[in-house]
Amino acid sequence: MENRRFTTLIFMLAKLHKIQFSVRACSIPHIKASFPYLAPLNFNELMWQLDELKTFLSVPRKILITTHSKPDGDAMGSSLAMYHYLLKKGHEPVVVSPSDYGMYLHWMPGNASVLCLPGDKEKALKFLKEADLIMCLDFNNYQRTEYFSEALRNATAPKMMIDHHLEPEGFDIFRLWNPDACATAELVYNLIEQLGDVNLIDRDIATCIYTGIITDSGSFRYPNVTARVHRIVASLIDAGLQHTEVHTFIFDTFTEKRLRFFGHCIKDKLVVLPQYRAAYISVTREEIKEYEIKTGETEGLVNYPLNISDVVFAALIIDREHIVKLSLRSKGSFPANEFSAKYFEGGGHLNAAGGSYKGKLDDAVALYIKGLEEYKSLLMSM
Ligand SMILES: [Mn+2]
Repeated sequence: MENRRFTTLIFMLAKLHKIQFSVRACSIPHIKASFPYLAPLNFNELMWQLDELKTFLSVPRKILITTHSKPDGDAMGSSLAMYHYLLKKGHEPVVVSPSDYGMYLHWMPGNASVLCLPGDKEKALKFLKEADLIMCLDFNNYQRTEYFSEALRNATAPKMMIDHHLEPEGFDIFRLWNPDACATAELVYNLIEQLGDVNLIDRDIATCIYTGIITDSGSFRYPNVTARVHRIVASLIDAGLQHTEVHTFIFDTFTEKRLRFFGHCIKDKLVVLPQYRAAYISVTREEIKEYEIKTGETEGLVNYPLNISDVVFAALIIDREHIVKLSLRSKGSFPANEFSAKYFEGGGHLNAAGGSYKGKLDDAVALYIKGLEEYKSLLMSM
């Protein structure tokens, strides 16, 4: 009854503010300050609420945790934070990564237990079959799991999704989704808090959550970093987090070759286009080979052009084996995600997006410049 009254109140308020969302979307009476979102539009009545999740987790469960292909710091950070938490709660969790990931993340607590495709595919598929629940972290679209997507799509266990990317595909039965969150790891903290288990956060969980937050927020610089994020981090330090150590592990792990590759890209490959307030760096397959650049080792390179005061939009365009991959970064309100969706079949966040191009590297660069021309007035108004 209480819930229904709350629901009615929310709906009336929404009407007053001309917010359009379905009646079903209102069945979210457990929202508290730490869930600073209303509800996604496609919330449906079959969905679990927090109480149902709590009940489900009240007995030991086999839980498969997975994330997007080529996982970054937030993908691995949120997944391993969840892994350590579930382990502590007496469950049997396994983290499955759909692909390999950067060496700069291999120091993380729990890394040795991660099943990594393609090598561990058999083990991963076996666990997927047995799993009582599948947790999908830092992605909301099967496509993002590449070589794991088909198995995941066909899996019969209920799926829950914890994520902060736009436009969820809608495969989940429990959803913790907030596109304003600075990292999925922030949402993992929120969930642990909502489950009443903040006191269980130990050094390992804190380390993993912190890794997700700093890598996805540009070390606290992006606009989606709120006072609450800093309060979360304060509580992580109370729980034993050694933040300096984490920064060293993540950011000071370059090989000499990788650093020289960055130098080469900045000195010889950076193209600045002042007429668009934009820049780009394009990288050939030969350069990747010459400098022995491995998965995750181009991470961070795309940010350098934005150090130029007049540059508001930058791209890193890399010729990979079968496809050209793009990383896009912007300052202020220039929509990197919209740009990526329009020209490079991609998406992401306002200031950080990814995309791809099927074709030649030079043609991808030409398309990027064509896009800049079309966005010229917006770029110049930034
Ligand atoms: Mn993320």
